[in-house]
Amino acid sequence: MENAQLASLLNEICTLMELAGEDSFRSGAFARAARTIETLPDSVAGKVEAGSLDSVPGLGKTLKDTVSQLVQTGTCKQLDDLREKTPPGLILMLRIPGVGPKKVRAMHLELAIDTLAKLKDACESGKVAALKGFGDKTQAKILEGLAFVELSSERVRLDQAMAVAEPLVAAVRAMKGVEHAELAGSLRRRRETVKDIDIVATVADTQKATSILEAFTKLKGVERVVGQGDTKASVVARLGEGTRALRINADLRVVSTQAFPYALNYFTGSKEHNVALRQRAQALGFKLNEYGLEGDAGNKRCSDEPALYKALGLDYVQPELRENTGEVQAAIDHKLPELVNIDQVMGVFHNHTVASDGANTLEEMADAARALGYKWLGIGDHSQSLTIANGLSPERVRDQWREIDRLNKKWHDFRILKGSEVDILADGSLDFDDNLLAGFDYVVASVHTHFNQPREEMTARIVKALENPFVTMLGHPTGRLLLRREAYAVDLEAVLQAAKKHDKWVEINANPMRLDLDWVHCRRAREIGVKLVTNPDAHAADELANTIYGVEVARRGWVRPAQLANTLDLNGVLAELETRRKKV
Ligand code: DGT
Ligand code: CA
Ligand code: ZN
Repeated sequence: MENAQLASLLNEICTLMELAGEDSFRSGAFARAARTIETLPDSVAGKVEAGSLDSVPGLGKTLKDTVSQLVQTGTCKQLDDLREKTPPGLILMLRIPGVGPKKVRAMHLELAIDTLAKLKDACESGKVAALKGFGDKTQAKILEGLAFVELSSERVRLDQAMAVAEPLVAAVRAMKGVEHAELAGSLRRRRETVKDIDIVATVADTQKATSILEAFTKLKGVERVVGQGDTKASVVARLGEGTRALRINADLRVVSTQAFPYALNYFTGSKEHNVALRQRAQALGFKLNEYGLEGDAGNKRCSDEPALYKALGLDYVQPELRENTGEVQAAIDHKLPELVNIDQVMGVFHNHTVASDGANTLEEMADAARALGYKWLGIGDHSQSLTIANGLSPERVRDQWREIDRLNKKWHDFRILKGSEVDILADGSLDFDDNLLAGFDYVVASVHTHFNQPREEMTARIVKALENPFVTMLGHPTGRLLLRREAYAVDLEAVLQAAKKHDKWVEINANPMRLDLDWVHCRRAREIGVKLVTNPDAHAADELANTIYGVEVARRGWVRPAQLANTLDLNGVLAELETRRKKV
């Protein structure tokens, strides 16, 4: 069982306990454990097997038993009992903005509401408003939120949310009276999926807030207003049309210019990072919240976020690092890494052309790469056995090499590199023989078939491929598709160790549907000393720009420029590949 899956089961236990009205301190322990496990690079399932669960911090005896049971059987007695007694409708009700376990429980106990349909009826007949602690306003909000829940999925991919959020932020920024407008929340931290869009804006004159919030609710792309107050508006925004349209909640908060750094910091989160920052403030004798930083000697005035961190005696923490995984201590100790950025990317290795399943020719891909400022472009079309993707035969590979040689005469400051995305066959052998492999500048080895192998078999298969001297890097190491397909079962720790041993690079596939390797394991790769590389896996010229998403994953994984092979310039990459070839 993967850590992410285990964490989601623990979160489910927490939610179901809350719905059952159990003590929030007890239920919270499960959510805290989930959070710990989610950010842990080692496989907790592996630890259960090895009897070393004690090395996971913060697990009491009960939780250790629960985790062992979940890993071994996929469930546990407590979870079974809770699922048995909780109507599924209650869980759906939790997705309504502003409705938490307490409210759901009250509606269930008092009005026997256990489906969205019953909830709608009860709201329409005014019964919900009559409940203690609810009222007309809450009832109206629930009705509006219900429509949203019926339309939306739970989380949205980063790229999709960005496509909705960026025009909204730009529009708010352009409004009269607005001084700053920035993305906050998980979107600013560039998590791979997000629940909603958080925007923070400032006005010099807070009297103007109302009109700005009003204008926000009328922006293009806003489909419905969920709520509007003095400082905040919540809307449902839409991307695309018809049945494939995507809907996502978007909140705008308007604060005074003076409160901007505090509000931006607070709403950027993560919640866990905020808690750690507040503790730091307390230890220094300050009180930090979304409005300011107060001390006995009065308020500290910080003009921006870097000043706020400085006032707390911290180096500036980039938003991508704010997950409370050691960044606050590192900021105290001046040990935060210099993070890689997109401008340092000189080229990418794994891209497809019309020769296999891409949409553009070699030349079109090269032109697009040059337009992005790249100094080199690697082509890695599919290998022969992947017939559904029109994999290349050895003969067609040689044709492509001739075409690349011809094109490369055109430029002196840019090169196309000859690569291949070679299939790792079921037994770990490669889809081309060594003779042909020797002719490429580099080789990306990837798994595209037999996803259902047992964990040991898949791990051995990938490790065997990494032992092949011609392999340069491992493509999309787990095969996951975000919100669509789970990773195949594989021991990533063993894969990373093999990559280290054989001096192979591991890909951060930058396709926003994959983002594979994930940020947690990038961090682990960094500890082990494994070099990484990000590739857009572009199947069309305009997909080369997806590289930014891979860079964001690397940043979240604390990756420095020198750890990412893409930062090599043209001479650097040619020299590096030449050195590797000589070692074979
Ligand atoms: P998401 O939306 O699930 O992808 O993740 P976030 O981090 O955007 O979470 P969200 O939208 O619920 O809240 C935005 C930020 O507001 C969050 O990152 C930190 C802050 N925040 C929200 N609730 C709390 C809280 O209870 N305590 C603290 N300290 N901060 C909070
Ligand atoms: Ca959010
Ligand atoms: Zn692939």
